Amino acid sequence: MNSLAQCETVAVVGMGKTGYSVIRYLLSKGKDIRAMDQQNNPSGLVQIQELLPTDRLCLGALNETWLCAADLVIVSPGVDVSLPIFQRVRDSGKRICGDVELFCQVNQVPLIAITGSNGKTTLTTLVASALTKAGKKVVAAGNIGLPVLDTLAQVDLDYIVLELSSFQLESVYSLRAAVAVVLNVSSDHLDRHRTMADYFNAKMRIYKNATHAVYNHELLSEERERGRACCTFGNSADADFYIANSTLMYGNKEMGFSTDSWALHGQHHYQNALALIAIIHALAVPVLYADQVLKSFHGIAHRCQKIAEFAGVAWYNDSKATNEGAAIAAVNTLAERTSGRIILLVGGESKGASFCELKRVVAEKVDFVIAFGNSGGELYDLLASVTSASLVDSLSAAVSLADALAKAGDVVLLSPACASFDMFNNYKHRGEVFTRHVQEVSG
Ligand code: UMA
Ligand code: ADP
Repeated sequence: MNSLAQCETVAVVGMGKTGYSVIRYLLSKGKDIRAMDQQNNPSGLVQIQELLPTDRLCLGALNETWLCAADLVIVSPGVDVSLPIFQRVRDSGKRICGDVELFCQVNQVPLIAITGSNGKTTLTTLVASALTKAGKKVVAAGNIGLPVLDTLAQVDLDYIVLELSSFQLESVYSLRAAVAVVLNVSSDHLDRHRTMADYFNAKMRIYKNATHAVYNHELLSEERERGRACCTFGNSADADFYIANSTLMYGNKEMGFSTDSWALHGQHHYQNALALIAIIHALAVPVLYADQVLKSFHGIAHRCQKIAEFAGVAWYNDSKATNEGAAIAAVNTLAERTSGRIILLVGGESKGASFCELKRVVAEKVDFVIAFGNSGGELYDLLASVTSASLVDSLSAAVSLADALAKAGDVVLLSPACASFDMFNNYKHRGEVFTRHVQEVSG
């Protein structure tokens, strides 16, 4: 892809967090900018209005004239570049890319690039913490919330830990990670990617030109043969890093670290821990620092967190489980660690998921499903055939019903397997509303 230096006029699509950071960067490079957003009042509007005159902004629609006249089009991750309007822009010979591409064209700091369907934010946080413990200067950026171009102002960084979504990977061409990992892949964002193959291929772009590839053995064992520095993590001794009898193993050697001393237990927590260790090892940083972090890491809010225990019932908030893979991980992990029943609260915006895998796990491990939200009816119809289930019309009704059903020893789990936008501002809002209702029923 040609560099920004060759472009004079740039069209920016999306005026949220990413758009705002892109506009500031382009202004610092003296570019002639037009910005647009399909919403009338996008989240970055007020800040962007301080940077650009009104006649450079188009609200409520995409401006095809501006798009086709620009030398370069920069899209925010939420923008679907397969839409016909962008095809016409490409046909007119214009280039389209994302903010991560602009960043990669100038960035000099070694990148640790992380993607996956679930656990990206958790792994990004773990890697940044372990490297900080090891005395490195690092920043975590990307999908985790800090737009990548905003890191360019930081000096003396040893590493940038980059959380990348499939959307961001779709629109990057110049990524050259020091270490790259696809943590896992399960069905998500099929409303945007349309097929699993497209979604998977978007994720795999992270490995292009990476110096060191870290592979999930269960997902990508054959990639190991491709002739570059790599290591694998997984569930069995076929992987480089794995756990046997609560001991961390590298090949057939014990590494001297016990999972018993880690704060979180369960299959998906171990997947994140092993990926962390593989990354730290790839960077030739002592694994001791990863072990230290894992000893005190209790997870991040809204990600399978116990929020209350009363009358012998444990309540978990896993509002960030916005796809079936995350909900399955939560059910599996809690089923391993509880002898009581599991009452699962699911529902929201399905994003085109079929929930077949979830159905299989619910049949085996969930005692009662309470469905709510836009896809509540669909989930109820699917899951009532394999376990006891109810359909309710709000999250508060779901909590009241769960409270009435639960007995000492049971677990109530909000792990919706869906996005939150049908009823809430975002997953945090959904998790906070859930927590409030749980506090209410606890008296
Ligand atoms: N917009 C249009 N037309 C479109 C699509 C979007 O005009 O077709 C406009 C929207 O009206 C909105 C603006 O674009 O005003 C928002 O752009 P955006 O959705 O790309 O959001 P940003 O605020 O720029 O935040 C993005 C990421 N959002 C998405 O990928 C949806 C943030 O990830 C990320 O933290 C941020 O850049 C910084 O890199 C959030 C996310 O939900 C957390 N990610 C998805 C996920 O984790 O599942 C991928
Ligand atoms: P992401 O950034 O990919 O959305 P998060 O770390 O925010 O990932 O976690 C999102 C959801 O995925 C939460 O429900 C969390 O409990 C679950 N999760 C975390 N790690 C994993 C994993 N390795 N496999 C499956 N689910 C996971």
